[in-house]
Amino acid sequence: MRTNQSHTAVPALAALALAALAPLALLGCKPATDARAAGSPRGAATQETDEADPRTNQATTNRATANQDEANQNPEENAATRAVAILRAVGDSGVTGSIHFETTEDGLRITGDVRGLEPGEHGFHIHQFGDLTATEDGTSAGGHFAPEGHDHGAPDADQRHVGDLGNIEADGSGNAAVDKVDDVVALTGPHSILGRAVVVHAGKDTFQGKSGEAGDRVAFGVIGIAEAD
Ligand SMILES: [Cu+2]
Ligand SMILES: [Zn+2]
Repeated sequence: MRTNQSHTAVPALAALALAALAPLALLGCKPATDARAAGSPRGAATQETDEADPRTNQATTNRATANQDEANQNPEENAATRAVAILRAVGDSGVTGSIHFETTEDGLRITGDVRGLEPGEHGFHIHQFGDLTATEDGTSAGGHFAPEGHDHGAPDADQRHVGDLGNIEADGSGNAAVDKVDDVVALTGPHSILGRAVVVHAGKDTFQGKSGEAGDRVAFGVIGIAEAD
């Protein structure tokens, strides 16, 4: 008896459940059916057009604005022709300055000012890393930028590191006006110095030894792309 009861009870419960669910299922379907019924194929197409087009247009507009304001994607315009490095003092040297780089027919023109130096000549190089984290000794900038190796040398030597830019000379007030042209360093290609560091030394680069015996690093800065003229 029990068995019979339970056998009949299960289908009965199932039927009840179905009966209870059926209206819900119908309700669940209804809005979709209604929507489909309300929108003729043309209406639906219009709706799609109305919704999709403004979105597309907006996205296009946003992209165009971004291009103008921030992200110039023109490869020719993006090839760097000018760069700049702001020099910060290493440790308590008090040496600061700014150096500008500009591509010319004769090579890279390097101009700028360095302040707070001891009067006289100071080694002036491009070092491998644009990493200024070693604020006390500047060692994070690595060694001279020398992608092809070679020995250290004067800027006009046959053998030199790419980064060997010689010396800058400070006047009696400790100011050095920099203005040199170098046809080995560049802002593009394998000799590109973008993202590397300008380093000014406490002493003169003698062009001897592995790095010119120029002594401590007194200022350094990262070379970044500047806006073209
Ligand atoms: Cu150096
Ligand atoms: Zn060198």
